[in-house]
Amino acid sequence: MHRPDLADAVLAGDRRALARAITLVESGRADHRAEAVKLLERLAKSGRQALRIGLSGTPGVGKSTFIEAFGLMLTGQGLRVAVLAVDPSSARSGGSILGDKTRMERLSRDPLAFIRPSPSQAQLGGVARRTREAVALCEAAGFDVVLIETVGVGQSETLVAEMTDLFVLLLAPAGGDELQGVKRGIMEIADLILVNKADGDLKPAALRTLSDYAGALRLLRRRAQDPESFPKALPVSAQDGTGLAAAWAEMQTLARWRRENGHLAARRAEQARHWFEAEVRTGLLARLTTDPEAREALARLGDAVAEGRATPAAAAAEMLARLG
Ligand SMILES: Nc1nc2c(ncn2[C@@H]2O[C@H](COP(=O)(O)OP(=O)(O)OP(=O)(O)O)[C@@H](O)[C@H]2O)c(=O)[nH]1
Ligand SMILES: [Mg+2]
Repeated sequence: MHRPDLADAVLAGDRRALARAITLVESGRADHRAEAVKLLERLAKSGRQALRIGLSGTPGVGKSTFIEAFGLMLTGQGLRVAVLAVDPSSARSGGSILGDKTRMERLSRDPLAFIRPSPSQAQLGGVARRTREAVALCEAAGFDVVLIETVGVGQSETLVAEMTDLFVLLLAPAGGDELQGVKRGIMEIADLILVNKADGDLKPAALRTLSDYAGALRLLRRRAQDPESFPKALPVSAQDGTGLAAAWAEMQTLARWRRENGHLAARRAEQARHWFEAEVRTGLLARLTTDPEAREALARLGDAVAEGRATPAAAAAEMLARLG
């Protein structure tokens, strides 16, 4: 499909066109990148915005089950829901795509939903760019809610928090001191902690875990711009649907508050600046490794430094001037 037609099709909400557009932004080819940049620029004019929700949780807590149930609840209200994944590990296992197709079977067939699994790109930086741009594409396509799922691996939660309006941490019931298992940094970026599997035999353990985390959240310093009660912890069951409506109500309350007080726009502006700078850094680094002249200069100046003919400082200044 020719690019202007692709843009129109995305704007019309065509899911196949959206999938193709995401493939375009994922491409590593230089000519595709140029096209992707133009496409994103054109689509940005639509000014459409979705509520961007980050969702993190370790393997097995029930993310896929939650997204299926939560997503269906939202589409049941007539909302259009896109699901994207940031999962650097899927490049290795290749398994999560298959798992998600079965766990999110009904949602993936829902005409109001769009599900895009992780790209087969191991590098987190590449995954981040692709996801950020995919969010922009989903917004242009008229989605109301964009859910970005990540497994708690390394830096992926921070990446997702840096591209979303709200961050939700999903936990499973645990006996004893699982608190230590959740890194403090993740607790600090969470707006909402949902303790899943609060059903059947697991319910008492879920409620204990909930009160542990509610206590831990009270000890964290509240973000000055948020309402008194946030961040907060709630019990849910992705399996039987308990608490999902309450969780959505909390997300909407917080989003509304942040929107009305200008914090949402400020956060997005800050995120846009961050990603612009990240893109520049990535581009500069890429030139060091792909541009033959830059590589040659790097090797030559490196030799000069190694042989004592130039100081590291002077050689670096010369190298940077060449890149500038
Ligand atoms: N009892 C109970 N089990 C649940 C619930 N949600 C998920 N499960 C079960 O927990 C297991 C893992 O669920 P998934 O949804 O695949 O978890 P996930 O977080 O997506 O796992 P990964 O994709 O491997 O990271 C499955 O056996 C689910 O049936 C729940 O609310 N209650
Ligand atoms: Mg899953």
